[in-house]
Amino acid sequence: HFEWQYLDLMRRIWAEGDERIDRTGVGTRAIFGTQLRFDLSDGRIPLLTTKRVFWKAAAREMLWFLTGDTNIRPLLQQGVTIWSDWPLAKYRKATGDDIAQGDFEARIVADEAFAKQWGDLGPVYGKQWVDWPTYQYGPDGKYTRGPGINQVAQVVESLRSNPGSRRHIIEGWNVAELDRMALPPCHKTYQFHVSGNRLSCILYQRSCDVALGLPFNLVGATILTRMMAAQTGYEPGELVWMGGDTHLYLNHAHLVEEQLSREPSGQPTLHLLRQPDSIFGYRADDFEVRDYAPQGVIRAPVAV
Ligand code: DHF
Ligand code: TMP
Repeated sequence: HFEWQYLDLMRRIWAEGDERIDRTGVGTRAIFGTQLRFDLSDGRIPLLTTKRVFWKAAAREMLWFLTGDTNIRPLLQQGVTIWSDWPLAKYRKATGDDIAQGDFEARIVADEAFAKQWGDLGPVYGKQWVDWPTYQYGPDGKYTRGPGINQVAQVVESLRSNPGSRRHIIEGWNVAELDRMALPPCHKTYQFHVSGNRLSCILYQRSCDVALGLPFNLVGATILTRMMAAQTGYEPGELVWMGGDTHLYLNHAHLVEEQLSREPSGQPTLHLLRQPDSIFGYRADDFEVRDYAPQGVIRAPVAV
């Protein structure tokens, strides 16, 4: 079963990981340099069955990246709260107002000006993916802003016109803008590869919260690969996931213990119900997961 890879990784980190203090102060056990591989053929999706994963939220997050938006408002309008903690922490710190998360989220949805001021994450994934800033140099060496680069559109184009290229890359790590991002990109590099009629993807993730982030990131990468394949005429190949600092937070012990006591079952499949004209034309209800009968949710706090 595809999921043993994930469970083995979790077991190995918990048993052998290097215990260290991390940025959040929670503490982690970590292994540096890890890999998982998943077959995406025939609709297969590495959607965990040993706990319920809200795959639709991961789909909405991926579609939100493709819009280029970096404000959490459109996510909250769809009930996706996975990005709320970071703007909330910033708001509380700046104002001293100890507002409840739900009230903060409701205000972002109700109040556009408030959302504009407090809901933006800075130039994170969406901005870099579809509007990477450029500079135009004049003869005097001075520069002005050039037109932004849409990396996603460029990769669609290069997959169509030059499938053998080794440069099908979408990069989130814009060094010059990291300090303006609420969180520098974790899933920072996607590379695509065509072999025969199959499209494969490598996701390189510099930092990975194996319990909370990774299950979402695997769904997101699968959905991106499926949209790419559908738009360029290939069949889905393999998803290769590569992790840098691959960790478990010390306050996730109950989750690790519970999840490692469970056994995977079944093979969920992902279906694209509609073929839009462009990779930017997908909606959340274009995606359907079948044969997903997971075990129960396991709640755990996210480290901010
Ligand atoms: N920080 C940390 N420490 N870990 C992360 O995974 C993480 N992920 C981010 C931003 N910063 C992060 C963006 N993605 C959840 C899942 C993904 C995600 C952020 C949060 C999360 O809390 N998942 C819970 C609840 C899901 C829900 O209710 O929708 C889970 O049980 O999967
Ligand atoms: P860091 O910036 O100090 O590495 O912290 C980011 C944390 O968020 C780290 O635990 C990894 C986790 N993370 C994921 O695992 N997946 C994601 O998609 C995001 C945004 C974050």
